[in-house]
Amino acid sequence: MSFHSASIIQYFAENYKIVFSSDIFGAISDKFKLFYDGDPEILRGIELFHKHYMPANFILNYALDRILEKDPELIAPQHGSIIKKEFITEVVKALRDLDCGLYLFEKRASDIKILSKAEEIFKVLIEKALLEADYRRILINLYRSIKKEIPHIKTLSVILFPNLLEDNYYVYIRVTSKGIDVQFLKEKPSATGEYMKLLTDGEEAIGVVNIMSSREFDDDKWRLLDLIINKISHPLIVLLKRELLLSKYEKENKLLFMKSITDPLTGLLNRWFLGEELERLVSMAQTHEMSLSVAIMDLDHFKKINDTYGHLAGDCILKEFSKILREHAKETDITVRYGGEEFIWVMPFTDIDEACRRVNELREKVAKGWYCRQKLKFTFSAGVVTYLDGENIDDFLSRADENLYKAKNSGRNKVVCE
Ligand code: GH3
Ligand code: MG
Ligand code: MG
Repeated sequence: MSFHSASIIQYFAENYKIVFSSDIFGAISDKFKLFYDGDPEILRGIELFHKHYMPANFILNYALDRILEKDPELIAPQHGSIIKKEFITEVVKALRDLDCGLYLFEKRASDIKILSKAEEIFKVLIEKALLEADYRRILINLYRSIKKEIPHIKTLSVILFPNLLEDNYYVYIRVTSKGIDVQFLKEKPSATGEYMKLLTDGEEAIGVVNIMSSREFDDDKWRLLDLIINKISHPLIVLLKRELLLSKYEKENKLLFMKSITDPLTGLLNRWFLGEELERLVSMAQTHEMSLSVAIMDLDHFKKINDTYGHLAGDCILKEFSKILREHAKETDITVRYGGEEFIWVMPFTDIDEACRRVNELREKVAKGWYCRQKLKFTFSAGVVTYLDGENIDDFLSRADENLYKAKNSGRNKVVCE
């Protein structure tokens, strides 16, 4: 009887239920056993072999399915232990979800153990990156994974060039066993270390990865490092760019928001902000029986200051008044430039007597001083009220305005309270 190799396999599969599986089910291992007996070291060897030589997981699964269709009693690979029926399920299970094709991605490093280690570190990093929003923690994890393999590394640093974030600073991230430090620098930080790798996007250099160690790396360690850094640099850059841009936009948004609620001349809050805040405070006053007072203050004869000393002197007085007002206000108070030379001072947790006392203190302080290069004097008048239960905001402020009107009519430099 003569057979082609394909029909030999067919013959044994049909008559003895033995599958000669060639490379599939092979192993890379220092140990050898003719029959697989569940030894974890051999199983790791089988996994390693397939990670290395199978180009893709779906191809491996296709081959496994074809073999299992034969319902074999024995699987006899060309480069590994023979697998009896009772162990087949266990080995197939280990192979089903394997990351294959390592050899394809890295043509330069052919040491399968190093490749596999790099793959492991990469996998952990990517899993962490999906779970963690904070790039700092991701880099700390990377540092720890590398340090586990190469204990004598000291510092992992990443420098990102200005072109990556389309900005004018360098981002300098340094990870050590003590933690992580991120700096934004105008000048390029100097990068030295036992391992250095330029990060590129196409032709463009966008950063440097730099690893400092207490001693030189041997060849294997250097290759492992290089593999890890090559593998992670692209996802790392995407991640860092995303995170850094996000925090930049958050900062810009905050700045824009602050701008939108601040009066540019005096730095006090503006009328728009007052509207939003008063609603919140009034509802707090209603539900928690918190006393809430306001003072409306208007500078006296301000037109005359402008007419006599000029508009710039007027502006200067407005700024000086705002500064003193801010100094008198508590942290929980809100100080607002309401319009031209009119201001509102909101005092939560403050009853009418306390509010009246505080505004009078401010009035006396202002009246005593000399302002704007010690040449000028000015005063203000104020109306003070405390919120009455059930009152709407317009009525609340109108009462303060009426008191201000009374203060003006009774000779100015006065505070009228309820
Ligand atoms: P009263 O004591 O009755 O309040 O008199 P007054 O002169 O302060 O009041 P009036 O409303 O007649 O004048 C307010 C002036 O404030 C007129 C306006 O030109 C000036 N003013 C408003 N905003 C600014 C500003 O931003 N800078 C300067 N320099 N002047 C301003
Ligand atoms: Mg005025
Ligand atoms: Mg006025």
